[in-house]
Amino acid sequence: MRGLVRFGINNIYNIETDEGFLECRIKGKKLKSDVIEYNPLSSGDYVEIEKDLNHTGKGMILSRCERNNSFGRWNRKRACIQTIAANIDVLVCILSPESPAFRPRFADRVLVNAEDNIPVIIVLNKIDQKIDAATEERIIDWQRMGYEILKTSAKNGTGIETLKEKINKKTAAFVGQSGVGKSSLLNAIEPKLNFRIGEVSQKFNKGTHTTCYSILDNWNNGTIIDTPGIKEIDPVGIEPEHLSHFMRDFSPYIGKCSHSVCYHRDEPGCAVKEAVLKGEIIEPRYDSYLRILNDLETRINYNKYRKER
Ligand SMILES: Nc1nc2c(ncn2[C@@H]2O[C@H](COP(=O)(O)OP(=O)(O)O)[C@@H](O)[C@H]2O)c(=O)[nH]1
Ligand SMILES: [Mg+2]
Ligand SMILES: [Zn+2]
Repeated sequence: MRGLVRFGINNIYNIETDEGFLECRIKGKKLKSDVIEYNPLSSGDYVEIEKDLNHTGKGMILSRCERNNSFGRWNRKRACIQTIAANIDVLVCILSPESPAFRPRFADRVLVNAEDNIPVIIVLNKIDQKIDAATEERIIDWQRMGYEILKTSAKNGTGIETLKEKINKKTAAFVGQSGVGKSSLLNAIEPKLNFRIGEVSQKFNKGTHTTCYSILDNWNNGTIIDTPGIKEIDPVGIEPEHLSHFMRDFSPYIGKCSHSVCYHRDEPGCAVKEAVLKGEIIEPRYDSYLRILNDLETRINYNKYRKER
């Protein structure tokens, strides 16, 4: 029987099936996988399960079905991939203009990470707060690249109907730093949703350290995956020399540099750098690029060091 992973805590997974929710463990403790992962299953994963005939409401997970896509990050502490949500139709990246401070580099990292397989909507929540010129510049720049931007206020209701339309009949994963208004938006979309997600978090958050997991829940018009308030998104699965392919505004200049392999740093005849100087690529985007590039390179060196040790 097939099931959908709603959430998993301490190796016990809550699975949605045609016959209701089942509490499942992985049969044999481990799933077959080629890569080392922080979590073998994530919210949104489909799994093959067998019911436990002796215990109602329980079952065993036999395998993970192939993913259409997944959104994850590099977990620095454990040095492995951490999947945040799987099989997503749309990724909703929430930012706020003032409190907490606008973090465009967070969004740039989300965009890089989702670029090849997941559509993203950038939601600027709390638009009842002051929006400064630098924030507007970034918003306009993302729009220019073709990203969808939505301005909302969970406080006064602005943009909520539009947001609902955008995620209608879809599986939408919500990402954002804590404090940007994720819970408030969920509550504005469907009060029951926020209540249920809050209840699950509370129930399992009693431990000494805060657990980090996503939760999938259905509402009248679709499915939402609420993700933990993540501070940093470290892109995964990208070679440093390919990073520029994941920066949409860089694409007109790719392949036009003097060096065939160009990292777009200080290489002479770099078309990307030239575009930055001409203002065709804005400085803050180039800055985001350099920071992500550094992170990816540091990680390679680190992995190499670990291998050699
Ligand atoms: N001014 C304003 N405050 C908001 C808005 N949305 C949420 N907040 C407030 O921001 C704080 C954090 O909201 P919350 O939904 O808990 O954020 P989360 O940590 O992302 O889930 C709370 O005090 C909310 O009342 C908004 O649109 N405008
Ligand atoms: Mg919250
Ligand atoms: Zn270059």
